[in-house]
Amino acid sequence: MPNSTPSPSLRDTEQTTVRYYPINHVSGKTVPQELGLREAFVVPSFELAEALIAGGADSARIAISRMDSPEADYQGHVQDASSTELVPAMPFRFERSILIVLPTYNERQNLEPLVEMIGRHLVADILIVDDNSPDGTGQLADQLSRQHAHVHVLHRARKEGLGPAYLGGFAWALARGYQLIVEMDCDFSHAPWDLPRLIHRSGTADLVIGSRYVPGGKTQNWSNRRRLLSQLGNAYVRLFLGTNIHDWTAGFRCYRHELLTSMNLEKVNAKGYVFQVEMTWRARQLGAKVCELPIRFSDRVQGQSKLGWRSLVETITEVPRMSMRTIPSR
Ligand SMILES: Nc1nc2c(ncn2[C@@H]2O[C@H](COP(=O)(O)OP(=O)(O)OP(=O)(O)O)[C@@H](O)[C@H]2O)c(=O)[nH]1
Ligand SMILES: [Mg+2]
Repeated sequence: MPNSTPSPSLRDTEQTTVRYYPINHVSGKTVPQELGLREAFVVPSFELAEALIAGGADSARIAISRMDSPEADYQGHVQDASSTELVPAMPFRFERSILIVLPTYNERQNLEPLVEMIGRHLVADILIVDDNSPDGTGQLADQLSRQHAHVHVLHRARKEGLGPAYLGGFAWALARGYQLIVEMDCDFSHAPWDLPRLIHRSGTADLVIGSRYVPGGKTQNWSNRRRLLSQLGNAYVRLFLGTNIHDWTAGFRCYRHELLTSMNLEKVNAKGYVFQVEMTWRARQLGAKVCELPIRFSDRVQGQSKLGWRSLVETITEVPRMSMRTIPSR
């Protein structure tokens, strides 16, 4: 049964005092103030959090209280003395069953801390899809899966790219009936504290895309070259496939089960990063409701990028082809 197990308990660490600013409404013109590392907003709803973030507030500094009237002495989030991260005292729990698919290739340094941090923010099962990483990520994944009942592993024989790894993960998820299926990089580029927002928004959208390029979205620590490459890539895709999606290549997403089952996944061709574009394009061709939610994207600190020339060439050639095709509905 998906999500039947509790997520890992909070670590026993010394906690720091956070000063909260209760916010009960956001006027159209409010520009949120800059907050210090020990300061945060507390809001009573996801909707209010979204209004703050769209206006420029940092999603890491917003506590969603899950109560009607947030008080100044709010205690529902905590912050470890040694870290800058605000975390809910109890991870968010949603009614629908959730599987987070983490594709890994040589992510040994990132995997365990990410699994732990996800567990502090959200009750969800995790599937690690490892392509026989030479650095032993697969063995570490097995160890984590023995320690935590909510962690599962799919081993694949060799590295075939992001597309086949995700498709393997989706088939695993659909066979087990998960209602929401999340994609997330295993390198801390996608923030675990943004997960509950993504899940909440999927209540009204078939596909929620964590977007860097809508108001409130941002990229952090990226080199100018890497930022330019991403922006050019998105501009290229928008030219062929439409401007109403701002971040076609984003890899932080939440799909509803029903959308994935209607998508003819066996027909998806993409191997590299154009996989994200093809999935978005297919969803739109099927008339799915696609929504972009602003997120913060940060460059990886540990490990190496797998973005290569082959993947770029695939994007350049496949996108124009997609623009000339339509998908027959089932
Ligand atoms: N299983 C599997 N995972 C992969 C493969 N290629 C990349 N990944 C994983 O997919 C995620 C995204 O890959 P990254 O190398 O971070 O690529 P990126 O985020 O687009 O690029 P950077 O911004 O440079 O980090 C990471 O968790 C990788 O470990 C693959 O062929 N197989
Ligand atoms: Mg990355």
